[in-house]
Amino acid sequence: MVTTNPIPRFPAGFLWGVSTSAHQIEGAVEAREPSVWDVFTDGPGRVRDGSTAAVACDHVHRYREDVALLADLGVDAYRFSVSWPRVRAKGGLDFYDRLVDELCAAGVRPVPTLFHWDLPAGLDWLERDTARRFAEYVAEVAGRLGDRVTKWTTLNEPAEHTLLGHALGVHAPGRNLLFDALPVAHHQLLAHGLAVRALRAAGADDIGIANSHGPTWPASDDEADRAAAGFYGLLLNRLFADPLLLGHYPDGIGELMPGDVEQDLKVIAEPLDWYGVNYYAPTRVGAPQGTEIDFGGVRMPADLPFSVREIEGYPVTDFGWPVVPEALTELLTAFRARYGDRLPPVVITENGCAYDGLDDRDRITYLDGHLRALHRAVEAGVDVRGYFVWSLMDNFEWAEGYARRFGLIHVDFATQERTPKASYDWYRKLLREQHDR
Ligand code: GBH
Repeated sequence: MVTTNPIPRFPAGFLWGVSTSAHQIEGAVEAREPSVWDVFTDGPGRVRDGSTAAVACDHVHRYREDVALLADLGVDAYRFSVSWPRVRAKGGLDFYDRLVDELCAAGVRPVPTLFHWDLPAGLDWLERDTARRFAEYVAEVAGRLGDRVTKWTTLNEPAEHTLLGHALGVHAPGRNLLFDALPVAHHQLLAHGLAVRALRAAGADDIGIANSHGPTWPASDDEADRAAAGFYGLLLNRLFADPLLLGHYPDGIGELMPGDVEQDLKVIAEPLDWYGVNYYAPTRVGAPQGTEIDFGGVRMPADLPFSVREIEGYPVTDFGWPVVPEALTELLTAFRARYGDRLPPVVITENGCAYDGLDDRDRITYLDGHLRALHRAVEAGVDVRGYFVWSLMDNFEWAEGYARRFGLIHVDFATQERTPKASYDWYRKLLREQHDR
């Protein structure tokens, strides 16, 4: 239930925003080179409703209307992503130039993410050279937008891109490499480090990354379940965070990575100005069960050293993900305890839920609960500087197509009509209260 108590006030200067990503909203497929997602969705059976992101929210043609909605919402900042395949196409950077101008004119701070899963087709994260090429592209974008963009995000959720795209094959590029996907993690981390250097060289002093994290709860107190949950937690919460924040991989992992790992770790651990956390739900994990399981809509193979179980006793979203606000407090206080002063200020770069309908009270309940949980983490000493709702508007939800709606704004994909939902009005009012007091 949504209580009537106001959400406690967040610290002065707290950055309130919403997030989207290029492939999920932009459309205008003809004005970009193909990405691995364009190739992937052209294949049969990859997306639940058989859809593609060729048009999506047609944002490339409707960005003015979308920026007006952002301005009316009253956010301080807008987190979007820059599509590398679009930048490679003729005139591609011009679009981001116009978008950034429009945002600045509307008083909304642009916070671009430089990679949100839409790798140019033909490039491959199994190849080390992709990291170098990423840094070149980042330098080009920074050269063009750096006079107006000050806050940068390098990568979005390299963990999910590795796991879903390269280990399990349910996302592009659709590989089923299981643990042979580890070089994909290393090369993305290297790309991140090289991008940080390229951004610093261009004068940037406000750089972060957005990683997906969540508490991992053992299915029982049995040793086998606890070990499996610990291992899953290591993959989700440490495989990327340890090298970024501590400069080394968790024990035993560095040996599995390609190249001169010691040298690379110096690049990967370039200091960050803030650390982005995308949080949705905790995960219940037990020992392998020898069967396929359904993991939030994803079929997990049995030959993994863990199995993902259902979390009972909580409401679930349309995606089947449990709604557990207190797990956000748990996650952030555990992060602070683990990384101590090595953890830079935290920004929640994504948080949200899939629900249908314009009168989306369930989304309001979700967001309200998570903001209270976030505030408890602040009270417990975690330095949190911002919060971004996923997502501004309904969009192409990857392997789920258009069947899962995360937006504060409803999109009718037949007409492209945008309609603010009840949650939009609720967030708008919250932002006014937070800014006024
Ligand atoms: C993000 O990934 C992406 O950055 C964004 O593009 C996407 O649209 C958004 O989330 C919504 O999906 O089955 O209960 O254990 C989120 C990655 C992976 C987080 C699956 C939740 C399953 C939770 N998600 N995970 S559960």
